Amino acid sequence: MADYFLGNDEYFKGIGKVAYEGPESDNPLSFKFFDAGKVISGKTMAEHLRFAIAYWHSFCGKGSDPFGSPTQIFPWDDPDPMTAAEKKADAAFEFFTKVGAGLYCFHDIDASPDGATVAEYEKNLFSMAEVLKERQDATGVKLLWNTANMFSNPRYMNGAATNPDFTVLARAGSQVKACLDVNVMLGGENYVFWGGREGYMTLLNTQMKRELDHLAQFLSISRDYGRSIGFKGTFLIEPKPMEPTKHQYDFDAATAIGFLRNYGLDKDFKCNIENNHATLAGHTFAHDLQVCADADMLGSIDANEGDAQNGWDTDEFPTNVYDSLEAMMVVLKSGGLKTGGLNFDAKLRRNSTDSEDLFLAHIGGMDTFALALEIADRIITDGKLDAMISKRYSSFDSGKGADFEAGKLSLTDLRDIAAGQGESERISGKQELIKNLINQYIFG
Ligand code: XUL
Ligand code: CO
Repeated sequence: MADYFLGNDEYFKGIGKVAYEGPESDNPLSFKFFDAGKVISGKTMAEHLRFAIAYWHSFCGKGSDPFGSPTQIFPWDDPDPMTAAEKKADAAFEFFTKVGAGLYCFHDIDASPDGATVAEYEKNLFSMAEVLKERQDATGVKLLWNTANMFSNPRYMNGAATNPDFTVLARAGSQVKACLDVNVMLGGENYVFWGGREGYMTLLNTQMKRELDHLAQFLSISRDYGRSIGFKGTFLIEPKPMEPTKHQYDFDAATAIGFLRNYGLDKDFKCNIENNHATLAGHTFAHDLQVCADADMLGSIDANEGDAQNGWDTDEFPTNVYDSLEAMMVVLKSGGLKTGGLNFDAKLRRNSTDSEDLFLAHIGGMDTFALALEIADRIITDGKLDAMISKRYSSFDSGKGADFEAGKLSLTDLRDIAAGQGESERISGKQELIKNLINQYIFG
């Protein structure tokens, strides 16, 4: 990956390319565990992990919260919106290349100023897409996915594709059309729909089935348009149960997959699973990944983590090796990320205001997933855990258990088998042993 800032203004001054220095290094601006070229089971760490940077949190989010003003001062700010957007793109590509992430993701209005009219919005977006294309070509950084922000503008307060007002739905369509055009221009590998306001605040004013039909129709014509202009990648739905909407239609992976199958969209769409969304839905990260993997619907991952005491989406950078390890076990066993990636949909804390903090946060996230990858690979290659799990289900491998799996037994057959077999043995699930074993793999 080529450096970007050379010849341009340097925004992250004093910080060079982040290098792997190993676990003994006391340089905070180095990788301790992520060694991009290190080969693990036939692929490099970089190929396994496919890290992506989220434009919105890293270069747009200024740290405001409901109780206070922004705390971040971005050196790429400019009073002229298009100049600001170009400078932001420079800062972004400087960051991507310095931190060594080969992929990035953005919403339309992260990268280009919104417009009062559709025409103005399109003009800004297409002109910024040219800028991004130049930066991509200069650096070799690629687009993992883009998406349309159909939740910030007040017009979307009642939803976008599920808005009861058709004029708003049409406006949302204009955004998705332009974003798909931009995706194809930039060679995007996926296109994301996150329905932050696709849901309802109260059923008392909502025709739920009609809204779901509209959402499906909207996604179908978006798919058709994307395919017609040569988009060959995967469309991704990003489940989240709530926030900002009280009840979001793409509640969790199982709900999103059921919806996609119900409307015949499952050939073109997969899921983009975000840790903090899964935990808000009352699941673990690994659970939602496994639901997708089992349905061949695992598209990509938004890598972050929540706060165990908070009931909202805190979007913290991942540092929890244990959860990331469980996630990577699911990913590796299902054949890897393929055209998906690990997108850091994570933000600095409001009081993390040094310019190095963005680097430290990503270094931590990348090191966490590198550790997770190495340990997950060791657990899988060693085979001890898999052997325990296989043994746990071995009563279905032969005899009557196998007959049952093959659909050869009726309920009456089960009754007769049960009557003849006596009381079942108690067979331990060995959860404590397994957890101890995992600690041995991590720290042993
Ligand atoms: C919001 C969220 C979004 C999507 C893209 O919780 O995760 O940033 O990833 O719209
Ligand atoms: Co996300």
